[in-house]
Amino acid sequence: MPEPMTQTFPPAFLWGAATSAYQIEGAVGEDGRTPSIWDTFSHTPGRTAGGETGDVAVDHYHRYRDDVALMAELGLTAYRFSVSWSRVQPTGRGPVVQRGLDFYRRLVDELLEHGIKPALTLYHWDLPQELEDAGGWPERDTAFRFAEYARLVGEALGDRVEQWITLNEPWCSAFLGYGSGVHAPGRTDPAASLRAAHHLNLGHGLAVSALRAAMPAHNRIAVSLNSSVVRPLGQDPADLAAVRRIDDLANGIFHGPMLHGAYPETLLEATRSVTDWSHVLDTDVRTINAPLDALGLNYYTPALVSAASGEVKGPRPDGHGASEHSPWPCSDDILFHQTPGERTEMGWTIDPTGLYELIMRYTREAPGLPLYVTENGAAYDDKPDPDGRVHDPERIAYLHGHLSEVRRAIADGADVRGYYLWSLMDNFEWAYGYGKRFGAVYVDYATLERTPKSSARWYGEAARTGALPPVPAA
Ligand code: GBH
Repeated sequence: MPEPMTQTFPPAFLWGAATSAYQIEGAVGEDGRTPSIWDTFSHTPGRTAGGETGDVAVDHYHRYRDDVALMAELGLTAYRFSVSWSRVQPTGRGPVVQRGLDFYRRLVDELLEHGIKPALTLYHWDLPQELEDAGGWPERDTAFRFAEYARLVGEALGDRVEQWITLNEPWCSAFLGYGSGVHAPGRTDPAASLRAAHHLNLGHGLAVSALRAAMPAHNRIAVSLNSSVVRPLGQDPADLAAVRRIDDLANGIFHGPMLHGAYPETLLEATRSVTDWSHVLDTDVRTINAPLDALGLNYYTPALVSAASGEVKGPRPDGHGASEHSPWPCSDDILFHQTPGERTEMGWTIDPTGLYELIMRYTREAPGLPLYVTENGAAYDDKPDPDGRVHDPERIAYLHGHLSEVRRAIADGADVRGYYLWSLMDNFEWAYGYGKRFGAVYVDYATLERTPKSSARWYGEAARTGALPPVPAA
């Protein structure tokens, strides 16, 4: 247990919470919004637990004022949300719909009035369905459509939002959406997933330039990667090679072109049986390498891998539900193992040191680039007590453990400027539906009433004091 004194954070450190549009807004048919791939997917039988959808979600579209007031009451200083593309630009092309855009303007103004810094994510997995019908992310044109959408939102909100994030976890969009198919649009084509990854990268690079041209120069532009910590089961060369391959497919495929201006050679070689990479044009990597102002890291749990060495493969404990299709192209010779230790309700092992490792890695790989933890959190089976209160000591312990590692990284020289807890409130957990609760605020899905859990109070105190309060005895 670290000394209490070491638990003080820099005065300007942002204490935030994060959400995403489809997971909280509801109001899917209002004010001109059209379906995204997640509307289509969740309405397709068998795709989500219990056939649950984001049709109503937690009705944030109508309750945003109360939600912002609650954030302020808790003491949060920052809020990361995403814009629903098909609310702002219903077909993914052409002019904006003012009513859709106005929702985000009102939300941002409300945040600013309460002294909460908005961080706007342009894309959290909800591609307009019309663009998927035209081929989706495996198609090059989607990257240009994304940059155009970025410009429109940048022009409209660049005067009041300083923190911009292009993509959330492009790995999930590419490899869960087009590889394993457990996310929308539910395709299972390894070649398409690699093309999607490149066009997400290209869309990111084009969007950075479009935003720069559309917004005041002092705004900051970042991307949020679900940057995996990949560890070897053993130390023999085959296990280390497995780490290298998965690290390339999880991390290098994005930060290679974004931060270093090149795809890793080892990635290109490892995937030749699936693609010749001829969809990458000569100038693309330079476009993707557009300078960033910050990097967002999303962290939940590390991965543990080994070479298969002829063993019979079982189901992969990769936390993404049952799919015979791997999200990892060209990696059938690699096994995924459960990291030992306590797990959350998702089955994800709790390992705060992974967050430290990740921060220190990017501190070395991207020197001078400010870092934000743009997501970190845990699902637990929270239930109100008879008195209506919700006690979640496990979540407090999780947050305390991870924030302590953030603090340790800062002490060791990392430039971490803020932390966004996932999530502000319970919400639609994608393929898992409403069964998994990540919120610091409890939502009663019958009434949509919000009740801060004890973790929300604990985190609010951290935000107000700039130091981690003690963890209550269980
Ligand atoms: C995030 O996704 C999302 O941004 C957010 O919308 C979501 O609600 C939240 O987290 C909780 O799920 O086991 O090898 O696949 C997280 C997706 C989950 C992808 C953990 C990587 C671990 C590596 N990530 N997963 S592996």
